[in-house]
Amino acid sequence: MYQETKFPYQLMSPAKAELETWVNTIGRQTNAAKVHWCDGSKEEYDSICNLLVNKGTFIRLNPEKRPNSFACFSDPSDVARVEDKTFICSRIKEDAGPTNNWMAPKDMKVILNELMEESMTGRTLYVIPFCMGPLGSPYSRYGVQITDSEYVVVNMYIMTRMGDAVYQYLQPGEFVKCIHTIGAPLHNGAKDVLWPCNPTVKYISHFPDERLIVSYGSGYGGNALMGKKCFALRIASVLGREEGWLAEHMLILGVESPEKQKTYVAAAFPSACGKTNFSMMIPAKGMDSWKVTTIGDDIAWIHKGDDGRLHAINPEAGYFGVAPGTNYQTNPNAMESIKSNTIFTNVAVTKDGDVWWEGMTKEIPEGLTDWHGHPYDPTSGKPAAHPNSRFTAPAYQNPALDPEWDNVKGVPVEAFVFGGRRATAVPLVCQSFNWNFGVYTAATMGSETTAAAFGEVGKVRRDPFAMLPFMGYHMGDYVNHWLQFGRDLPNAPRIFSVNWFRKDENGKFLWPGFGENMRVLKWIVQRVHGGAGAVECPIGWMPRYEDMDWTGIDNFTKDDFAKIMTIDREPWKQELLSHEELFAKLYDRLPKEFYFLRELLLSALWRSPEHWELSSEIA
Ligand code: SAT
Ligand code: MN
Repeated sequence: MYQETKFPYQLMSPAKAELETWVNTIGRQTNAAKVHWCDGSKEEYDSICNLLVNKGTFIRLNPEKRPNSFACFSDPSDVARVEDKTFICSRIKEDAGPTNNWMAPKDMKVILNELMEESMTGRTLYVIPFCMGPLGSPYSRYGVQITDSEYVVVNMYIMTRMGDAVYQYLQPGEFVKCIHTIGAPLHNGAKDVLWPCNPTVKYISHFPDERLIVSYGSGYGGNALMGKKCFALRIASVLGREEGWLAEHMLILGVESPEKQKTYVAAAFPSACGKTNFSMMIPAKGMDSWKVTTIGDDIAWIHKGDDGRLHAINPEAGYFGVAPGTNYQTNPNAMESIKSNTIFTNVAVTKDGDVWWEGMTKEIPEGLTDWHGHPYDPTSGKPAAHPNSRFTAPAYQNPALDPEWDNVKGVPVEAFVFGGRRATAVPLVCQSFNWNFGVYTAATMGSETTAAAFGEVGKVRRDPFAMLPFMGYHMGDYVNHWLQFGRDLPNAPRIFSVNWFRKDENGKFLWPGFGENMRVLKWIVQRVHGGAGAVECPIGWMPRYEDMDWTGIDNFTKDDFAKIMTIDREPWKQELLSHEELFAKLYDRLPKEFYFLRELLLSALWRSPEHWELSSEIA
């Protein structure tokens, strides 16, 4: 029988009555065994981690190798976001738009109410008050998550500012309510498992009109840590549109020139395309007089300040980064960030109690336990770590953390970068002619799908602004919001597109990436400040070979550069055709400008050579 709970703090919360009623309603419905109001203390974190160790869900890693860190393995049904089970339940169907799954709020609630009946039986209901953004910032927003997953509590502790200090900021009717249950009830004789979830039924549902999120059945990542994609992108995008700001799937980084000039850049890439690596990059050999610092690696909230500039904050406080491929060459700062106080999900565990994943070292260590919790057989042809395995690490452990990362005023953003994962057609870097062209390029961006979402990997799909899985409303309205946002800016940031993933005819990556991306970033920053040359190409402004800094680069020639910058008419014809497909989907809310911009692009492509190469321009 559920026992009613009372708000346990001396500290006042303006939303105290609302909180109590809400928690008790959910507690009664789900038949929670007890309620734990989180205070966000280190002691609480440690004791919940211990609880998870005692349950067998967490493996405590060797304290000499990885102090205060844990590994866990999820259910194989629960390893990534579930896009087909993610719903935007706006009151009006058209407001969700054609790129989202929609269900009427009342219909979804019938389903969820039935599923949630007694779903926390035998489990503790945790109440997590959290703040997205620096505490007390005018740009921050608040939420409370109810969950029956200890894993979620400790991940939220790392990923958000959470705890009793948040209660005083909660305004009645304003904070975002997040209800999460793993949907693995312990009644009818069911036994608990190491990773409880509902292996077949999952719903990640958003009610933007009510500022409400209900997530059922999954305990993994963006499905369950509701401050992340559910709140900071899907719900926040709706708030941003209403209130005139932007909630974006973007990293924010600072670039410091050798002259100590600081420029902040926000960059959007789809999940698992290297945002974390880019945001904490160490510049390659020859570029070491430049420095990159991190504000955030995944999400940016961007407001217009009174000074006419754009102020960006990172709403998160930690990194939920992709583990495979991370090593001391590709991302030394991430490796330093995860040395301690880190939670690893679905990585492999070594026999001496440390972690391992594909790409961490060349040699596969002997005696691994794979992400299923079984002894790993390297001849199986299967990876030891799941391709979407993750680390959860606190931002303050990042050696490249920007000193302003927690500033309540945010940082001024001067450039936007958009990048997809494209094996063909799309050049290394290109600057859009102007704001509207930039919005067009971002809106029509394509990318190959990755393991971050359940489903086929490697298929090109249109992923406008890298927001396709994270939009809280109609994609057409969103594009209009971006256009309007730029119209009101006295000096709009420059917009660039990049592609680190172009391959040659043998399927080999043309660009070394990682620290070498500093060369592209330097050109971008110089363009922002009116330096660095460029030539007009059919799709924007591109650097010539001599416009970029090649100091210290090995194995990359002028010919390689020509290859990676080439614009071929045939694949671009295909590209524009698929823009047309996107347009058809969004047609009734698509900005009229877009038809003209597409025509302009088409005619520019037809007027230029079939095979447009930069070197011919120089000659
Ligand atoms: O699982 S998450 O949605 O948090 C990660 C991602 O897809 O970017
Ligand atoms: Mn992401």
